[in-house]
Amino acid sequence: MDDIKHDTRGRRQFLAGGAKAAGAIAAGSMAAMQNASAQVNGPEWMHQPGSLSKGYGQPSEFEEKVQRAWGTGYPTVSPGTGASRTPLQSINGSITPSGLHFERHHNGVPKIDPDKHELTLHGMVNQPLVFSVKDLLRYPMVSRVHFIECAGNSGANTLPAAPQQNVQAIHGLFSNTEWTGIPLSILLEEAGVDPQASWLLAEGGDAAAMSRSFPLAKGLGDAMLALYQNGERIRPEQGYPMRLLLPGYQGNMSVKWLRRLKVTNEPTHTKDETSKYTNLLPDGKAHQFPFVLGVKSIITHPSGATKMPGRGFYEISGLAWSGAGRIVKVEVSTDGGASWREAKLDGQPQSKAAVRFRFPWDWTGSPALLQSRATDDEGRVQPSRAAWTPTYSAANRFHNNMIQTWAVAADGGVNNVYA
Ligand SMILES: Nc1nc2c(c(=O)[nH]1)N[C@H]1C(S)=C(S)[C@@H](COP(=O)(O)O)O[C@H]1N2
Ligand SMILES: [Mo]
Repeated sequence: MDDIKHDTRGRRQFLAGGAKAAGAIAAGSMAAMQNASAQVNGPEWMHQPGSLSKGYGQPSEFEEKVQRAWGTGYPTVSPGTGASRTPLQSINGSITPSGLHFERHHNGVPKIDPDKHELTLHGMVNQPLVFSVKDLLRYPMVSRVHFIECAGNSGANTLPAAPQQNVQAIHGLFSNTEWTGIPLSILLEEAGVDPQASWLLAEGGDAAAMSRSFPLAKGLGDAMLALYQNGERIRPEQGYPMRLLLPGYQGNMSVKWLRRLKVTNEPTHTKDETSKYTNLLPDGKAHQFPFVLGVKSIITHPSGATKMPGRGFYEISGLAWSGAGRIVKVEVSTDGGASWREAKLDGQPQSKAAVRFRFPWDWTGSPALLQSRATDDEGRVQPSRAAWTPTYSAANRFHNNMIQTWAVAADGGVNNVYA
């Protein structure tokens, strides 16, 4: 209590002194003087105590417009089916807040009671195992930052004409968070995998029973049974009480609400991996199991469907990632790829995780074409539109990692263009 009294007295003395000084400087203008004394006395919220703490915090009410957005193109044939996208234009840094992580549900978000949920590990194992959530919470865990990207992310930019949309609508099926969970290898070792086994099947506990096959090597590698996200238990939309996390693989394979893992010696060819998530090739054949996502970057600031207020300084910034490893370089072009300069990477890039890049830019007011190009530690370089397009059928919408262009017009308007 004493400390608080002292502080208050000190503050009053400071304010009185400050008011005198500011008054002297502003002398001669009544309005300026009133303004100055309002400045010194502080805004209204300094004249009453603030609100009490809340059990669980929310963003400022002035940030209410920062929301996930439902994309178009999802007929509501089955309720809860669709995707909502991360507002990449409104956030900064590299971590996506949990409440803004994009969502893709094939049949809605199940409400799972963790006391009733079980994970079964069976198939080609010495000892089939059934784990309760309570059992799993006692295992040793690891925390790592990883992105999840839907195979359909940026699919709009494979359409014949460039959609006039913002970065959220075009690229928002992408988020990057910290995951904490059990290395899958620990559970597989406990069950004892048959030496003849080579694949795994993962099944979700949603009404879609979404299921995918993945190589056993991935399961024994960096695969994780994730229980926490950004420090708290995984949210229902992201797979509560647990999800499979296959870092760097197409998002679909990170099966949410995981209820079953089966060890096999071949892929199961589930409906989810035969009807979708393949790449259609120019000759009409489909490339199945294109697991590892390409090296990619997108500029989020400035970005599509916004207006730059005028010439002068801008920080061009965005996110870069690779499904194969670590980002080592991001280059930025302001002239549509004629010349490139290296951007600064925020912090130490991690494997299969997004890194924020930043590039200072003085906009002269002339039209400009903004592009970014990422390189990973496997030597993969993000392809141009001209290089990417002939690799696939014109009807293919998946796995678009090509360099993307924002056109800045003389009036400051920013739009998605093909270049
Ligand atoms: N059980 C289950 N797992 C699922 C899905 C689903 O609908 N059901 N959607 C998949 C798809 S297509 C993607 S892109 C990612 C999205 O993860 P997120 O919703 O946490 O962003 O989850 C995958 N895992
Ligand atoms: Mo997806």
